[in-house]
Amino acid sequence: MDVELEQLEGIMATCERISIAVKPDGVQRGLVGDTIEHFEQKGFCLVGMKFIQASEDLLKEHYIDLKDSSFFTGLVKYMHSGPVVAMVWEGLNVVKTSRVVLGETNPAGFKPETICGDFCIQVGRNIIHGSDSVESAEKEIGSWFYPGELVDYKSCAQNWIYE
Ligand code: IDP
Ligand code: MG
Repeated sequence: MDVELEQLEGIMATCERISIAVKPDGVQRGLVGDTIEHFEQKGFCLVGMKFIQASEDLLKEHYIDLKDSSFFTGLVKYMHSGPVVAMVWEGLNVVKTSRVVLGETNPAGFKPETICGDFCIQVGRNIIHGSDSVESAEKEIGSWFYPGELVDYKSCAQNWIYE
């Protein structure tokens, strides 16, 4: 096998996936296109996407780690208040990189030139969700998507994004 192809296959074999969701406020404010654009332009690969109103049961499970927080009930209500765009993106270090692109959870104010930094003011209306680790991404993808809803394919841009 040629060396470049071998290298590329090695990179793709270590590729991660992340669960991203444009939240109800992001959908209502017309920010779906802008958020998708960030991930597309970065070079990540979209492998699943759907437009749904998540059930309260799914959301309670999704935010189970926050069940004792004072904002849990409000968070589930907010996330259930309208449709969301749930997505799965794939790429090298996609989880860590996405958290930077998103802007990280920061009640005191989001970093500029991040999605939250550009589009949000308060943490409770922060328009986008992204898994915080590879393990939670796997778990979230499993509860938001059926395996058949994810598509395995090779982007024709792959050789121009990875060396
Ligand atoms: P993350 O979304 O950056 O991983 P988490 O701490 O897991 O942050 O919180 C999940 C979600 O809960 C946040 O995205 C935000 O919508 C909401 N949230 C977090 N902290 C607060 C808060 O102090 N008040 C209201 N909502 C909050
Ligand atoms: Mg989290």
